[in-house]
Amino acid sequence: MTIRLDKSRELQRRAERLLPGGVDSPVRAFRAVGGDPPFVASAKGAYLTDADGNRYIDYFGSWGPMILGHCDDEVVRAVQEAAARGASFGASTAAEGELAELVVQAVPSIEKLRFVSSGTEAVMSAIRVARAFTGRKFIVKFEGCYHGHSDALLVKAGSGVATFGIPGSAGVPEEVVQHTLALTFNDVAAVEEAFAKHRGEIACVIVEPVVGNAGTILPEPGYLEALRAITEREGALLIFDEVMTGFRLALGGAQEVFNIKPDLTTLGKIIGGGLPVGAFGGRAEIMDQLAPLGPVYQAGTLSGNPLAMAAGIATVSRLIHERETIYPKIAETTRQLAIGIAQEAKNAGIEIQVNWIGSMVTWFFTRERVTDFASAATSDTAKFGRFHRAMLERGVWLPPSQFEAAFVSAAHGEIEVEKTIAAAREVLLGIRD
Ligand code: KE4
Repeated sequence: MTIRLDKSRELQRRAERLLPGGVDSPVRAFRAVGGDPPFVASAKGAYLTDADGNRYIDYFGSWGPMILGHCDDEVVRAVQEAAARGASFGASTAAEGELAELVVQAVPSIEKLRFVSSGTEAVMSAIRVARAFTGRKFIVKFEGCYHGHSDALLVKAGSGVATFGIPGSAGVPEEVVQHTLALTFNDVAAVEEAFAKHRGEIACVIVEPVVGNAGTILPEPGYLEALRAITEREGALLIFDEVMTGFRLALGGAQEVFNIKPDLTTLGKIIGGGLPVGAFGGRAEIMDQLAPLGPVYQAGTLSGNPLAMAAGIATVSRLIHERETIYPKIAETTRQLAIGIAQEAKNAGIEIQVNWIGSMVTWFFTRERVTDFASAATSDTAKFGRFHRAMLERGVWLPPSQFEAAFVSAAHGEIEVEKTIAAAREVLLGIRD
């Protein structure tokens, strides 16, 4: 079964002339799964339509923002009305305070926050303010967690905790990552060792409380509590990077689900309703370090952009007002998909580990339980690639990498679940060894 992608291929060739790889973000190039990526022409609800008119059930939702589904009427109207008043002023507007109040209402650990234009910016800024507040240089992150592409966070995991960060990208000098320690997720001893080795030197621990960027990996029981206790004891800040999990796992994100109060939180994706927004926030005494109040410089031409604020206000308002229905619905839809596809794999004799929580799910093509990046990396990525391509040809567009989370929106329902599981049944029988 092959879908016609003539128009997409023509657009790909045109894009490749001027955009490296034909994309503005690498994962879109389908290098991890092979084949040519469809070019999206439009979207509505749970569906994408590509340039050739092929229709797909969308399971990456712009990598998280589209929790209400695409082209939600209220969000579209809010953006249209804001656009008619002016796209950007470089001056303060009421919308920034309005969205800030909604975010603080949903995430009580945030006493003050600042809007930026991406998750990368939010994390970069949070790290800077954490270093200023503590007067310390070192930061701890975890292998498999992605926090955007700012230099200090592009590190490969060193072997052992004493290893200073090793650049994870060309163009990142060793000096920039020498104070970044990359440890194994779900390993409390490694965190204790790092603090013993660098006592009084670690400004913060930043973590995806539920990892989405290695595929979905849940914290082991007690792990997040241990991170909170160790950072408290050591005078370091705990930063929850909830760019993906924020407003996704619950209205209050992972910190609501696991009942942990971080010192700082980074947000993005959903709070922009599909337009470019990031945010970082937390204890007021930390955030007041920021210019113009304090000594930490941070700025942005389009920070708090009126159109993005309008999309965020419409999205977050709906999540607040309908939290009793939306979150249980998307969690149940996800549960049915997670278990349904795992069962089809079992029936086809294919080893799959499925990790899911709320409306995030990943089917790892491995027999190992996936609790960190190393176990995720045992997955058969070639088999995942065959699975992805065959599902795409049946109108199901999964994230084009084994190491990404799939997302379910409020627009996904029984029909999409049945279609997806039926497609998976056919595909898994077809790719078994
Ligand atoms: P952005 O700069 O892409 O808005 O956000 C960076 C970021 C920060 N923190 C977390 C937990 C994130 O998941 C992200 C971005 N997520 C990826 C998806 N794996 C964005 C997709 C892409 O890079 O194209």
